[in-house]
Amino acid sequence: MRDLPYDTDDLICALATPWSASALAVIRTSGKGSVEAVSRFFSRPKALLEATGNTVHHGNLQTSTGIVLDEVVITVFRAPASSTGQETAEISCHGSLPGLRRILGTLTEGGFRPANPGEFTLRAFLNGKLDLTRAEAVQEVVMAKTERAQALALDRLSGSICQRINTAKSKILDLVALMNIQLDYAEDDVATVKIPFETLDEVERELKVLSASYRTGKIYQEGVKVALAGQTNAGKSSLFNLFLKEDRSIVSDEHGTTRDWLEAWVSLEGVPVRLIDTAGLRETSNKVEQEGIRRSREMIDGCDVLLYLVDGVQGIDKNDRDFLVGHAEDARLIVVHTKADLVPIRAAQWLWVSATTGVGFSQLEAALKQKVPGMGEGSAGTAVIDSLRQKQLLDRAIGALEQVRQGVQLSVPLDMIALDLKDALDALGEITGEVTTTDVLDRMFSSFCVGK
Ligand SMILES: Nc1nc2c(ncn2[C@@H]2O[C@H](COP(=O)(O)OP(=O)(O)O)[C@@H](O)[C@H]2O)c(=O)[nH]1
Ligand SMILES: [Mg+2]
Repeated sequence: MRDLPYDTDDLICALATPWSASALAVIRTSGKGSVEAVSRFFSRPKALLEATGNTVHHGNLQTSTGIVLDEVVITVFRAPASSTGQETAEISCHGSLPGLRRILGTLTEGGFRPANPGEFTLRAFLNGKLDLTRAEAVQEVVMAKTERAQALALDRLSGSICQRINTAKSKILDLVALMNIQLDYAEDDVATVKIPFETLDEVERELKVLSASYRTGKIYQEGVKVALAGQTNAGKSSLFNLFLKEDRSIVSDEHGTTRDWLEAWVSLEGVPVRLIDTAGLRETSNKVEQEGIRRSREMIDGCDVLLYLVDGVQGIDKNDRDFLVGHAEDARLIVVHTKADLVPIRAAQWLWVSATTGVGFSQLEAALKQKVPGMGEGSAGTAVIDSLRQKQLLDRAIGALEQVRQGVQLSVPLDMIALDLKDALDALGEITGEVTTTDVLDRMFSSFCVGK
């Protein structure tokens, strides 16, 4: 157990499933004596008290005065073989909101306190069940927006990042050992440091690959914001619906139908894309539409990729030209000519798409992918980091190793070089949580869901 000021033995409980009516719900508890505390509200207390770990018990949950609250199934885990490392009774009950409130209320009367966000995972970390990269992955798995993002997070949960960090650490430790031997002899001899540069290179290269993977990780985590812009009737809402494969946005030949922006998440080869349909850009005296256009412009300014749609039947007119000239230097811009099905002869320099027939859609997807560096990278099995905290620490370790290299080349005193090696080790230790502070933990776990 780490030496940190957390009360990890008191009894906590929380709903681990969403606060909404559902067939079933799960209430987690954890803490020394939790099984005993739950047994006081169970119709078969003896069964729970005598239960060995990893066993399931059916019965009623009831108040201390014997009023039945729900028919439940309770899974008992005994320390240390549970996810938190502590004794745990997990209650599967019916997902009725009033019922859940009564059960949680009863547990609170029985000595449990509501868990803080991420408190179960914090306990797992403090009890040595998870390192910090895996603790972070717990939340990343829960929040993943696409199947690919979930697979990558699952990979981290299984310890892929932690393993790599530990491999790098052991190589640096070898270097430290070598340095120490040389330090011991340094007084008798003139200090010329011999450090195997190959090992240094190897470790640096591995850490750099991990650090660079953050770009991909961030895309999977946050998604890419893609805005559809263009004049009224250019076909934005139709293309929006084609991306979604459903009729979400109202399509009409009446100008100015979409007066506000709409958004939806779609998956583009596993990358979460936040797609935004905007109000058509035009001069209008309608106050509501003006406000919609103002908001749409904000979305256009803040997006990662800007799809500007030109009505393919009409071609580029003066308004389109003004917009395109204004965005001539905008690297986010992709110009799309729409309604390809209505245009038999199509100028080859443009990207043509038909929302009606789907013609050109795969070319549009390819163009989108090109605009987003890191998109399409990262398959299950490649370690991809998703945490800015981890990236910053990796960069600190890389910087320290760089110092080591320069130090050796400039014949800096051995103990200075040893300090840089130690700094690299400390940075890597912080990634996995071997070295940590309450500050870091509080910040990390406060962003978790309650019940995790
Ligand atoms: N034939 C054809 N008509 C389209 C296509 N895309 C949009 N339209 C029509 O163009 C009109 C305007 O489309 P809409 O998506 O509402 O445009 P928005 O104002 O830019 O959102 C509607 O009548 C659509 O049916 C297309 O690819 N082919
Ligand atoms: Mg529209």
